[in-house]
Amino acid sequence: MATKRTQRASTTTPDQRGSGDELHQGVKRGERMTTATGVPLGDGQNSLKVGDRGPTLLEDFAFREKMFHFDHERIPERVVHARGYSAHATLECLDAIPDLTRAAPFQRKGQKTEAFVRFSTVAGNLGSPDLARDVRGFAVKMYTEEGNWDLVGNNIPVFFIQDATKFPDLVHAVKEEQDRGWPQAASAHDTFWDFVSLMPESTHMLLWAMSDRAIPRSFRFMEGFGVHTYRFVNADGQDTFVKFHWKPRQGLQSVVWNEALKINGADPDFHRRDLHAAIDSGDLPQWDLGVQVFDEAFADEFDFDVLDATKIIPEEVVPVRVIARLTLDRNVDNMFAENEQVAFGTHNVIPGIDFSNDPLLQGRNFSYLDTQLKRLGSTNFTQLPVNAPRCPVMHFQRDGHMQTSLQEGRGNYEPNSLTGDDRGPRADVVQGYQSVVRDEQGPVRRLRAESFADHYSQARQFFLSQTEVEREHIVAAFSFELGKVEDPKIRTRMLANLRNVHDDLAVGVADTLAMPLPDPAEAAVPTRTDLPESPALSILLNGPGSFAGRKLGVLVSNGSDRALVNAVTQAFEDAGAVVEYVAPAIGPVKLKGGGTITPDHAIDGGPSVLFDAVALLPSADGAAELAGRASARDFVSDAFSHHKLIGTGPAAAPLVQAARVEPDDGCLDVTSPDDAAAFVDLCGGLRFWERDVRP
Ligand code: HDE
Repeated sequence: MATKRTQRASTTTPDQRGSGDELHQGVKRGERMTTATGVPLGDGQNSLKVGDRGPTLLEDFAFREKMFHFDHERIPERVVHARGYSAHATLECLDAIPDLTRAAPFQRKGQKTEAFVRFSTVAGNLGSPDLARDVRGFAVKMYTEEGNWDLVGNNIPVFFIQDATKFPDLVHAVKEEQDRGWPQAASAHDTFWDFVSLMPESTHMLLWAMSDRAIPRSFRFMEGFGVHTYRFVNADGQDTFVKFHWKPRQGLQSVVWNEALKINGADPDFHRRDLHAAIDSGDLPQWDLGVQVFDEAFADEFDFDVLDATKIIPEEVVPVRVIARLTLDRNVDNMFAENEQVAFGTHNVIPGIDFSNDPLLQGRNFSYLDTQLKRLGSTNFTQLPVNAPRCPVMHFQRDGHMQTSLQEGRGNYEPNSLTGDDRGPRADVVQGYQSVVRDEQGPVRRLRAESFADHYSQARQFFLSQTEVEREHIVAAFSFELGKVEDPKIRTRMLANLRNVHDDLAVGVADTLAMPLPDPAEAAVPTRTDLPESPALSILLNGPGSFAGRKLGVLVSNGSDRALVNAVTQAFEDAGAVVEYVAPAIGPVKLKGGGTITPDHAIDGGPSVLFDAVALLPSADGAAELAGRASARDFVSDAFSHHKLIGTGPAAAPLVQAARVEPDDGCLDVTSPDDAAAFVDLCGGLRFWERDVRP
């Protein structure tokens, strides 16, 4: 029997943690049920009734308390980024940069900072599927020695709009339409495309959102970006501009759209399950934290405004310098207490980090604090364990709903001479947070700067920096989304905007939609055609080069060859991959050569979209039986049409034929244990893009 499997780490509930404590009359903590006020329950199964069959009495305080609490369990979900998943983490400094910033995590090589990370989709509600085409949130809270620093980023380095005042409009447009309540977690509808087609500044972001970046294979395989330009400030008060990048050490990887649609049905929790399983098994996901540092002189010379969040600074222009590493090392214990109650905010900065004038960032600094009050219901949400700073806290903020700290003494104002020594606690003018001193002046008015006017040049640069396969996917995604738009004038307007990006894109979409090509939209400034390609923008050029951290699905049946199944399993596990077995039924499978396997999935519940590659190792009888089942034929044909690498076992042929698949160079005969190594190597390529199937 193959060696494999990870053991779930045992979790301890707070009740169990104190289980050594003996309570009244020899009863141990956590052993018996109580009310919320600690009264031991005599019967937790039956409410208090008159006679055998009721009615129930109002006097039943235990029932009323339980129901009262249940009735109030829900809090408002986040207005955006409602669907998310979190993990605890550690940030380790790899390269100390006190010359650039006095930010606490970067003062000493090897220094560790506790962190908490939440990934999310943006548009869908709390229960929406993980593989919606959408931007992913990438929010990191760092509990530093000098307070909490939140880097609230996305997996895409630009945004749809340039000014925060447009955010409510953007979100209204992308969410389900108000007169009907759909679509859920999808931008493929009229209101979204109406809005963005009228807002050409969104074009660059649209290119990213229609690329495979918006359908990541795993949270583990995507980049994160702080998006805005921030400032680093050193101990002498000198500042520089900085942009933050999270680079996954696992390499980039996405799924294809047809696969995403099917994953949403097969496993709507695909991303959260993947993250949880990886951490649980000890395959801890890691990101390098990199910075692009530049000064005012660079900002003045650069082709675009560094305060414009619809623009990037290509890594080839300002290289990303790695300064730290983030390791996700512990799963959440309680989704509500941690994932739901965590409150991020761009305003949470620490000494050494400051804002730029990016108007989007400035607006965010208001919104995040404000929204937490609505969501968490009290100004005291910073006292919740997931939000509480790990360093000492001292202030004179008092009272409020759910105040949990016992604020002692008489002095609750600054200055006072009643707390501590005769000065009382004061702000620290030397070590405390000081905003960068800067001159700001100009007429007060509502204006979009001329330097923000170029909406198409970087969109074009992004398109041209993609491999051919990725460009095809972008064309297909625009076509899919616009194909769902009912009002033809919206589609035409969008096509007119795309003509300013690149005609391969506009013509490709127009052809797929069978629509005439409109004239290009009037652009504020002409599109630049001289921007060099940036290979850093492609996913396929930045893949892992190995199958580590990926998942192989092995189709087995009674009579599968034990030596072959074991060899394949071992080879993939040695390469750092996960192996799961799919069989005609969920009961144990008897192997030829002795032993059994307990499958992870029955074929009807284990489609190939759940795996990165598949091996077809059924016996001859098994293959004949599976060939007659639609789910097994789909297993093979989906893997093939999603460009997956396929290992074909000695008896797989009837199934492959029944699936109407013509094996190509992305299919490898795996007929003897000796073939396992070659199959792992082949799978390191992740997909066989040469296969000619339309996206
Ligand atoms: Fe957010 N955003 N956002 N956003 N955002 C929220 O705060 C907002 C923007 C991002 O896992 C909200 O706690 C405005 C850019 C993430 O808890 C809210 C603007 C970027 C998360 C809010 C933006 C983000 C949020 C909703 C335009 C990438 C999830 C719930 C000016 C750099 C955090 C909440 C989590 C959440 C406002 C644009 C990232 C309403 C006004 C750009 C990752 O405050």
